[in-house]
Amino acid sequence: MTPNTVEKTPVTLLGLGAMGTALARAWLAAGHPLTVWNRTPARAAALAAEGATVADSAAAAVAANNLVVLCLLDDASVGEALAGTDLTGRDLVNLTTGTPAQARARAAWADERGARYLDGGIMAVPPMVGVPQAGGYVFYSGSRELFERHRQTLGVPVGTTYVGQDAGYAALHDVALLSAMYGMFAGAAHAFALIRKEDIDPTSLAQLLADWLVAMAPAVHRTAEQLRSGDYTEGVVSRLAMQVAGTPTFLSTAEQQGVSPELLSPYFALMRRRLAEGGGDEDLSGVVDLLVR
Ligand code: FVH
Repeated sequence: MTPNTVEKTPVTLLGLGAMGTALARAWLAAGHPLTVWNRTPARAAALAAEGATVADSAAAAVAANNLVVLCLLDDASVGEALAGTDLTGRDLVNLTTGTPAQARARAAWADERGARYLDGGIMAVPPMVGVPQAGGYVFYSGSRELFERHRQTLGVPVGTTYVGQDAGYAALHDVALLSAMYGMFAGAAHAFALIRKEDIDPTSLAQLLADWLVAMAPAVHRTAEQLRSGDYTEGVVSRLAMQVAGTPTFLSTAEQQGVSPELLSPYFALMRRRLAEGGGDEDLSGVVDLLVR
């Protein structure tokens, strides 16, 4: 048998929203037999024309194949979609965004129903699916054996990164990265607001911002090293005392530009607290400990 004639694992996919549809197209394009179900049946029509088998109920879709992938709105929709379906012997892979606690509870729930369970956190947006050079991937956690068994199939739409046996770890990594992303978006929103009323083209600032954020991003490695060693003064590049001294400049500039400081102020308050605790010779790693309750 040549690699092109190797039988591809059949996949059942529940959920044909923007992400589910992109996943479905990637599996179809790679030649995987695909059974799909969506609460609103009309969303399956285009995929049927592209070769997917459309099941008329979630139970029928689950019955069709051993590997069942879920990509629904939230954890509640997973519970609703799977209510009353027979999951015995099924390999459930849940790519629905949720909390670590929801993932752990869902793993126990699947186990009680005789199914194996892998949780996933998608680090991609739909246009990145099926485009390897776009760099998208999914965090997986839960049964390592299940991950290895389906690794190749799961790696068809986007890459795979396994982060541990604890079913909650994929969600935790997902939320950690997305939280950092929102921090970045918040900073960019403040930057655009500062120039909003000026004769500065936002597209020129955008390029400068993108380059600057890329240049600054590796600083997370220094933070990680300091958190690991416990010595927050190790390899310090920009002392906290110096940075706090500069914060009035940021706040005054915001005021002069008619921009609310509400995105910056909470972070500056944490920096001042750490300075007051004696962290003047550190970088910003001490802020992490102020957040942990
Ligand atoms: N799209 C994105 O950019 C992000 C990228 C990162 C990962 N997220 C997560 O992926 C999950 C699905 O996201 P989506 O983009 O496909 O979302 P929608 O287009 O809104 O589709 C939602 C699907 O869920 C179905 N659904 C909702 N409620 C129920 C329910 N109670 N029972 C059964 N199915 C339900 C919905 O069905 P319908 O409205 O068409 O009938 C869609 O199939 C999500 O966790 C993101 O956080 C995407």
